[in-house]
Formats: sequence, C-alpha cells, structure tokens
Amino acid sequence: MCTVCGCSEGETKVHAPAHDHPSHGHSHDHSHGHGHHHHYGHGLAGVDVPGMSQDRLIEIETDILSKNDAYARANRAALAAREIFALNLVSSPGSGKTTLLCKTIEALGDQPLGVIEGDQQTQNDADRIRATGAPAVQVNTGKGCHLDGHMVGHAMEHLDLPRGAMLFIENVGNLVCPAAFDLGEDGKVAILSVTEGEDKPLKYPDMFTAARLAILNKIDLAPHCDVDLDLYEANLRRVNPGIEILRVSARTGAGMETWVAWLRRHLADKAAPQAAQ
Ligand SMILES: Nc1nc2c(ncn2[C@@H]2O[C@H](COP(=O)(O)OP(=O)(O)OP(=O)(O)O)[C@@H](O)[C@H]2O)c(=O)[nH]1
Ligand SMILES: [Mg+2]
Repeated sequence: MCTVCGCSEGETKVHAPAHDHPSHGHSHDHSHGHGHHHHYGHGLAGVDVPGMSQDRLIEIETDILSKNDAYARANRAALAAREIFALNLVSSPGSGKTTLLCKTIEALGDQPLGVIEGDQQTQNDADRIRATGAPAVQVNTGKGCHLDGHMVGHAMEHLDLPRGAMLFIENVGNLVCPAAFDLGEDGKVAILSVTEGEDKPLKYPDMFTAARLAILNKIDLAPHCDVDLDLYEANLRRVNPGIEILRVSARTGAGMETWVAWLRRHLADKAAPQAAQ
C-alpha cells in the first residue's frame, strides 16, 4: 500500500537487459485483490482505506516507511562503496524525463552510467534508453504509483554498475507519492515542463521541497504558451528557497551544457567528499 495515496500496489516486475523473463518482486506488505482505492480522508492517517481503521493505517504506514528507509539505507551504502552518483528524477507524466535522459547520455559520452526506469506498465522507456547504448532496467509497478527502496535495490543488482558510474532513476510520473519514498539516491531532481503552468510548485509543494534541483524543461515551447519563466522560478523558491534551477530544452539542447557540468561536478564531489566542503 502507498502510504501517501493509500493505493495497493499489486505485483512489481523487473525487466533486466540480459533476462527476458521478468522477475516478480513483492516489495510490501500489501493486500492483494483490493483493487485500486483512492479515498482521501481527513483522519489521522491522512487517507481512507475501506475496511481499515485510522489506527491500523498509521501502524501500516509507519511499518512501510521504516522498511523502505532500511532498503534505502542499504542502497545508499552500496552506492557510496562504489562512488556512484545517483539521481531520482521525479515529475508529472510527460515532462520530458526520458527525452532528457537520452540527450544527457549522449552528452556524457563515455561516462559509465545506468538507468532504472519506473512505469506502471510497458518497457517503452527502457527500450528508448537502451537504444542509446546505455544499460537500463525497467521496473513495472503495476498499480503502484512510485518506486520504492526495495525495487531499486533489485534493479541495482541487475545493473551492477562500475565504480565512479552515474545512476539515473526515472520515477513513475506522479507529482505526489514519489516525494515520500527515499530510494537511497544522492538527490531528487524535479523536471517540469513549461507547459504545466507556473502554479505547479505551489500546488504540489512536497515534491519541490524534496528536490535539490528543478529542471524547467521544454523552454523551446515557452513563446507558444504565455508562460512566465521568472514566475515559475519564484514559485519554486517560495516552496524551497534552497532549490537550484536550470532552464533546459531537451529538444534543442539549450541549457544542456550547464546540466551536464552540474552532473560531472557532483560525481566528482562524490568521489572526493572532503574536497566538496
Ligand atoms: N518541445 C519539446 N518537447 C519535448 C522536450 N522534451 C520532451 N519533449 C516531448 O515531450 C513528450 C514526452 O516526453 P518523454 O521524454 O516521454 O516524457 P517523460 O517525462 O519521460 O514521460 P513519462 O515517462 O511517460 O512520464 C515527447 O513527445 C517528447 O518529444 C523539449 O524540451 N521540448
Ligand atoms: Mg519517461
């Protein structure tokens, strides 16, 4: 069950490059066969799930989040041991995460890296990443609305990245639930398409509070949609005064150099943490 929206996740599938048959993971204490309930409640737990008391819900939430945190800690330790810099890309569906990743992989040249793709269904995004030559593992979350630490741990085993690699985790397109789940990443990067509207940071503050960097993508479309990029940035800083912001077009390549330099700088800091102080 998702502790944020209360949906039950069903079965997770991990599709790794070398193995055609998916492995099936059961990452939660979830109830099968309850379907997908979205009943938003105002009890102590913040959600309503039919047939469950608020006390029981809080108990389950605490249990799920502490289990997730344990998996995330293990992932973080595994990544630190190999000096792998890992980012969790979060956004609403269609903001351009996969397009940006494909362009980023091209721009990074021979930098070792891998990608974990999270979607409810299909291997489309992993296929798009593999077409660039980079290894990708697709995680299908079924009815689930976010990746969790356990799923990412499995996917990391399949990728088996070398020391000094970068790991990009493309989360399920959803501006709400992925904010609450630590995956062991070095940081969350929120991708916003300029077409979404300047008020999105104010409407979904948790995601933008959790992110260390926001990428305003599709700036090539800005002239066509009356968007005020300065207002976008001001709203991001209202919910997260410390957030870094980059303006990018994955289509035209505008802003890509700054983004790639940001990535290389943080990878270097990971390898030599003392130097970053
Ligand atoms: N004009 C323009 N279109 C873009 C840009 N980046 C992505 N797109 C388009 O936006 C659409 C969605 O891009 P994706 O990369 O699939 O977005 P996503 O965030 O990975 O989508 P999900 O994984 O489904 O959530 C595609 O049609 C892309 O070609 C951009 O910078 N400018
Ligand atoms: Mg995608």
